Amino acid sequence: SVEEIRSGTGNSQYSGQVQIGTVNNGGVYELTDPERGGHKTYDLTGVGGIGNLVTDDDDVWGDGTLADRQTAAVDAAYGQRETWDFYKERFGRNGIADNGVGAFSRVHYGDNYANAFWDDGCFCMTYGDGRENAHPLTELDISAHEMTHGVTFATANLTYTGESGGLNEATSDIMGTAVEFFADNPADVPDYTIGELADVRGTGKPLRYMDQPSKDASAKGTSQDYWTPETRKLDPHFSSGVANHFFYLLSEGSGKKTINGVAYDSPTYDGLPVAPIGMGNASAIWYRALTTYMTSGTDYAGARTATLQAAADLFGQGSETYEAVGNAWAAVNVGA
Ligand code: ASN
Ligand code: ZN
Ligand code: CA
Repeated sequence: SVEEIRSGTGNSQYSGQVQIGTVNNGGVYELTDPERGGHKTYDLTGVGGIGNLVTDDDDVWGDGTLADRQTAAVDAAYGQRETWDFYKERFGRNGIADNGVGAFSRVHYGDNYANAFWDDGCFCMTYGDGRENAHPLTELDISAHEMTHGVTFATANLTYTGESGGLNEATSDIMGTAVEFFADNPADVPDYTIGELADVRGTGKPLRYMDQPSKDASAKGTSQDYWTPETRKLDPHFSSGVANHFFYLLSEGSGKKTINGVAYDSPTYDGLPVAPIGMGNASAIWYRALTTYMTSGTDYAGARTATLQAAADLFGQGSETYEAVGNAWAAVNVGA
């Protein structure tokens, strides 16, 4: 049979009604996105291996609640679509490995599993249903975070320990947030927190805060607002805080702000203000640094050099934007 390229209507849990790529394969609609490398979305429940490709009979998917098993698949497929489009439109990147080939997503993993993960081996991402199987980890900034682990693997390949591990994690939070801002989605209002909709810990709070990473303090540990010699000893989800803070400061500037109705207050190590260059510029600098200058062993000092080189390439050495990059690193105690 000849597959017909479709755009299905999805009722997601976190992002309202969305369009998702589908195909009509001989009268059965499949959650396969032919315009994004053939990315497929599977439901893992009750079966081994990669699970069952999600299918439907009328190309209207999910009902926005957990009562419909398709809903989590809609969020995952939508996250994949927005992340693919973000990398393509912003940076000309053609998929995770920049070869036009899609990955795949697996939803309904495990039991009460409050996490999601990317796996370089299967080139796929996997989502648990969260606490009480009621809070799937499929919100947009999380799916873009997981897909970005694949981009990092395919580019700088930052080693997942020490300072390079923190930079790997931060790259996923930075691009996850950039995708949230890129998506035209009134239901999931973009912000500088990570995982704010899935209530991953059951505290009603986000997992991470980019404006002031130390606000994520929990029994498991805490991120730092500023670099110290101890940063490299932290779990990557905490050593990421220094770079997340750099990115927030570079994008939005220091001090108190309200963005899309959310209040932020970003301090600086040196007490000096940082002037904002906007998230579009900041994410372009980070992407170029990641894909052109960072390597597996890049540490915070190396990330500073890499982003300054990227800023010089994109905006000119000594430009205001270039100077802002140096100031934002100084503001998180990463100096020359
Ligand atoms: N969600 C986590 C992450 O992508 C999973 C993990 O800790 N590996 O970082
Ligand atoms: Zn991660
Ligand atoms: Ca967010």
